[in-house]
Amino acid sequence: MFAAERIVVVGGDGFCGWPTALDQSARGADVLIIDDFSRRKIDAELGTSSLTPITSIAERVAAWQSTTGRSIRVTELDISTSADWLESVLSDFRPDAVLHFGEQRSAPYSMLSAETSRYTFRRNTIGTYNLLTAIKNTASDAHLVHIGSIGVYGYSTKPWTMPEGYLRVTVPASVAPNDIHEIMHPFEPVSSYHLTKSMDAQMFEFYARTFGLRITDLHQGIVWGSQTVLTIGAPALVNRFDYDAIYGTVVNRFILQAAVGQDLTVYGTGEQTRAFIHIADIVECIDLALRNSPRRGDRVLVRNQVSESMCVADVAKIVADATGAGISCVDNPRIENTSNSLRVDADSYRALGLVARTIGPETVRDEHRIAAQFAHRADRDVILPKSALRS
Ligand code: USQ
Repeated sequence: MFAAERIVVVGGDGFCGWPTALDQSARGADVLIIDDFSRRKIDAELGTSSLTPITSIAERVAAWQSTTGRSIRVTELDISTSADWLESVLSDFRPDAVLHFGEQRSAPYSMLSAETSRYTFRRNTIGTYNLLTAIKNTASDAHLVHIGSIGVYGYSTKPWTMPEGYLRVTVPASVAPNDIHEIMHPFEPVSSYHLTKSMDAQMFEFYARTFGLRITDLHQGIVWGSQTVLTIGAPALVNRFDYDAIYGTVVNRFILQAAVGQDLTVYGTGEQTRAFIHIADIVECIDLALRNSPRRGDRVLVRNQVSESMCVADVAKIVADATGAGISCVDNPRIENTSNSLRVDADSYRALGLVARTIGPETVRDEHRIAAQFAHRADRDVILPKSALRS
C-alpha cells in the first residue's frame, strides 16, 4: 500500500526532492515533479557544481523509466512567479499529497549579499503562499508536507528540550491564574533563510485554521550523506553532493575535505551545537509523514526531523578519526553564537518506528568512499569561504 496515490514533488530535482521522488515512485505513487531548476542555475552563478556528476532532469527520469519501468512526469514552473499556472497544474493532476522542497535552502546563500537575501525571501515566502492558495483555490484535500528547519528556533541555549512545534506555557497569575496553554514555539531565526521558514509556519497556521488545509511541517536538521539505495541504482540517477562553502553542509564538507587531503575547517570554537539527519532517513521520514497525516481541521502537525544533536568539534573528531584527516580551527565567517547546547525532541518519528542512522565511524566511512570516488572532480577553490556572511 502506498502513502498517497498521486504526489506532487515541488523541488523534485533538488538534493532532498530527487531521492524522495524516486522513493515515492518506487513505492507505487504517480509522481509529478514541479521544479524551476533554480538550484542548477545558482551553481552556475556561484561557479560551483555537485561533486557527483548529476545528469539533466530529462536523463534522470529516462534512466528511472528504463531501470524500473516507472515514469515520473516533470513540469518546469517557478511557484513564486507562476501562481495561475501552478493552480491549473494542481487542478489537472489532483494530488493526494504535495511535498514542498521548492525553497532556496541554504542559510549561507541567504547571507551572501542583499540580493541573495531578497531572492531567498521572495522565492520562499511567495512560493509557499502561492502553493497554499493553489491548494485552497482548487478545493484540494491534498496533504501538504513542507521541509522546514529546526533552525527556526535559533541557536541560543534553551533550558528545555525543543518540543515538536508547540510549547506548554503557564500564563502569569496576574493575567489568568493557573492557566496553561499550548502555543507555537517562539521563533528566533538566525538568517533571512530561517526567517522565511518562520514565516512559512505562520502561513501554515492560518491556512490550517481558516481553510482546513492538512499540513505537516517537518523541522529538519542539517542533512548529511548524499545517496540512497535508489540514487546509486544507475549512474544517471546519482544525487547531488554539495561541498562548497555556501551549499555544502558541515558533515559532507568535512568528509570531502578528508577525501581531498585537506584539514577539516572548524569555524570558531566548534562549540556550535546543531541537529543532524542522514539523507536516506529523510526519504523514510517523508513516507512516514505521508502515511500519518493530519485530518481536516487539525492544527499544523510539526515533526522534528532530526536524528541527533552534536557540536561541530565533535563531528570533526568523528570524521578525523574515521578518515585520518587533520583538523584546523579557522575564524568563523558567520555571525552566530560561539557556543550553544541543543536538545531536540524527536519522539514522533521514533513512535512511528524510525531507527535513524547516526554520525559514526561506519556511516562516515560509507560516505567517504563516495567522496573519494569523485574527489578528482572537486574544485579546491570553492571549499574555503571567500567572504564573511552577514546579510
Ligand atoms: N561549520 C564549520 N565548518 C564548515 C562549515 C560549517 O564549522 O566548514 C559550522 C557552521 O559555522 C555552523 C555549523 O557548522 O555552526 C553548521 O553549518 P552548516 O553550513 O552545516 O549548516 P547551516 O548553514 O547552519 O544550515 C544548514 C542549511 C539549511 C538547513 C539547516 C538546518 O543551510 O538549509 O535548514 O542547515 S538547521 O539550521 O539545523 O535547521
